[in-house]
Amino acid sequence: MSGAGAPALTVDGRGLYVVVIAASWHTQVMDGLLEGARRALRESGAAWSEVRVPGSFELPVAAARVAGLSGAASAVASVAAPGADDAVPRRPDAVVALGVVIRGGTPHFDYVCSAATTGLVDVSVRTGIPVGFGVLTCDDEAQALDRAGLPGSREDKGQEAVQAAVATAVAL
Ligand code: DLZ
Repeated sequence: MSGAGAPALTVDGRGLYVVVIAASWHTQVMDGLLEGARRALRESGAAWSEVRVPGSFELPVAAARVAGLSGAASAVASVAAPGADDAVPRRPDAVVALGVVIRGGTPHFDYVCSAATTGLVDVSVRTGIPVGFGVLTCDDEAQALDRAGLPGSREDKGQEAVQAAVATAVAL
């Protein structure tokens, strides 16, 4: 279920902590991406938490917060140690960003795609935390559904984004 040339990654994420950040536009596609991401995380053995943001434009600021790059420590990136009463902030080993942007009739598409891409790369490079890029940038909904990991989809970009982020965290 991957695009041409994609590597077959089997990753052992045991001991790792991953934060998944998911936009909310295009519900059906997002549901597929999230399920693919969760499936891959379960298979890897990594612990994870999830945060929702409105649109893909908001993905970079959320990634920056959970990665500890800006603002106060994010409650999302807090985990309770076994036996502890309070959750403590924990720097994630990897972040996975999920979103769907579909081309409309205005240049808005280009601005949202560009902001999401450059913002997420910036967070990743500046923090050294791998950010899996699970943002679909499609001409229409059919293209997005075909990549959403749903029954009948040819590709599963949520799963791929998790595998890439966890594999990179392990490699580093
Ligand atoms: C405004 C907008 C539009 C038109 N399309 C999408 C989209 O296809 N996918 C997506 O994730 N978000 C979209 N948004 C919302 C923007 O990402 C952002 O949430 C708003 O501009 C508010 O900052």
